[in-house]
Amino acid sequence: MVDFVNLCTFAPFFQYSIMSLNFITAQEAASFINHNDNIGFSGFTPAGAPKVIAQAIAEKSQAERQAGREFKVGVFTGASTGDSLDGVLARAEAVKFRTPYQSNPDLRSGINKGNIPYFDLHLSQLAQELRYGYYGKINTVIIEAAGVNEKGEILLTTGVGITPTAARMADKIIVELNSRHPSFINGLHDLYEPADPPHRREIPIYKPSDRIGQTLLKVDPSKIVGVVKTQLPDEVKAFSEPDETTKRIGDRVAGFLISEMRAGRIPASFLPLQSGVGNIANAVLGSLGASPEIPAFEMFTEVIQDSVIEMMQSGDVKFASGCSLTITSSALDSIYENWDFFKHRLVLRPQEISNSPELARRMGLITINTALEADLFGNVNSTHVLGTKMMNGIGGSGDFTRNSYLSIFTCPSTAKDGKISALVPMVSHTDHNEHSVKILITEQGVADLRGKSPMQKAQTIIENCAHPDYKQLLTDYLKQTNGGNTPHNLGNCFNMHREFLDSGDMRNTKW
Ligand code: 0RQ
Repeated sequence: MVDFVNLCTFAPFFQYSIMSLNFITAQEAASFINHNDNIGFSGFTPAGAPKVIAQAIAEKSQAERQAGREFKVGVFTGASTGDSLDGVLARAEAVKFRTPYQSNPDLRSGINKGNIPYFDLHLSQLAQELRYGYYGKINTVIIEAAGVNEKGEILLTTGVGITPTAARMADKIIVELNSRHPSFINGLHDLYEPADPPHRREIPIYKPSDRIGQTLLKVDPSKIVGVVKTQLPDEVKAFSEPDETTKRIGDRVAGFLISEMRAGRIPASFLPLQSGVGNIANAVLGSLGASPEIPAFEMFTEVIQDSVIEMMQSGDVKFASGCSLTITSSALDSIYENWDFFKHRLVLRPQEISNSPELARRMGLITINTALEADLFGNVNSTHVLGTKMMNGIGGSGDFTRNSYLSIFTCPSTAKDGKISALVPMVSHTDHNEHSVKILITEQGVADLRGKSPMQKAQTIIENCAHPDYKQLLTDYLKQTNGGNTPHNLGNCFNMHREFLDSGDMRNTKW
């Protein structure tokens, strides 16, 4: 075992060694960053994202601008990050471009004002597209670590994201060594990078708990220009407790999956589950856990959230493979305090593997993601409010939906106190199309779209999923369409959206 620099006091079995590592301040780290650089950041969601160097980069950007010089950087990372990364850089107007997913209000505002170029990408694709060279060079990668040694071995923390690829491609590496995380988590990660075509072979994972890669990230030690010490926790917020609507959605998902088991379409041993992130996803998992007919299952997902940890402790989840532990500090404490229990039940992988279309299809995932709106024919918009304003991004929802065994979308039937119907004649932006979306579930009910013609889908969606306030409106829309296999009236298919923009309430729509 090589010596590790690890600042955590409850990790006695690693020797404390400073050896040849260059400990620096965040400001010194920022001095390695130049205008126009592309930076790769570790992590996936706020989990495992660096927390102090971005602030110093933002300050440098502001100082440069005051001196009359431009200073912006391109930001690659796994998904969203914390405010200490996306928020500070966006507020400092220091972002040249951003990909592949975000959820920070200030970054979102900059994107929607047209000030920050953002490209929204299937998360499984970013690492390979970086390798293919679509986005140019990565100058520096900044990696949050639980440990690092002079041989260039790095123990990652709670999120993996694109770190293995970004670290290999970058000229320089800066480590944020975070004492929040103990070195005994060595073994949590399974780091594997597939070869690129024409040399790519199958990814040899056949069940969520299979391991195929390295537990430590190995980098060229000469590229590590400095190590900055931190002790900050991941900026993960707790979800709200399920309300009546989200609870009903969760219960309907559980009820639907039970009926699929009874019909023999889901085996009695169940299939691995992927679940999106957010309040609805949290409520859905809660309902699955509470349902005695659903057996303990495995997860092959991207974000492992608090509810999964609780369900492991209660025996409802047997194993979870993900890209991050996007969990509150108290849930993380519970994992670290009970490491002997959790170490056999968790693995974190790069997003190229956690979200791999090949693996989703092979393992037969049941995927559950959230829609902003869906149309009468099963097309789903997960990203753009009223077709124009970016919310977060497609994230992994496309990776999973298109390749699942059974793809489910959930959403409340209305938004904004009933003034917006989530079911509309035509989605104002398409992320997931009718060919990939199999099941739609709102608090009103379940629309099973399998084997139905477009008109049959529309009738099922209105009947089972639409809010009562909108059933007649949607039925009337169908009556004045111009026929065809997918009947539409192209002149007024966006009348509901236009009505909301005009009067603030879709219920006033006229056809
Ligand atoms: O607005 O925040 O102002 O109250 O949208 O909606 O119902 O709270 O749902 O938090 O689960 O987010 C699709 C954005 C849903 C998310 C989305 C308004 C609503 C509210 C949020 P407020 P809810 P959630 C794993 C998989 C794509 C990526 C993905 C998402 C706000 O789930 O980003 O699935 N998914 N990744 O009022 C206008 C509508 C609306 C609407 C809701 N039709 N029109 N506003 N809202 N419907 C994660 C990763 O990939 C990392």
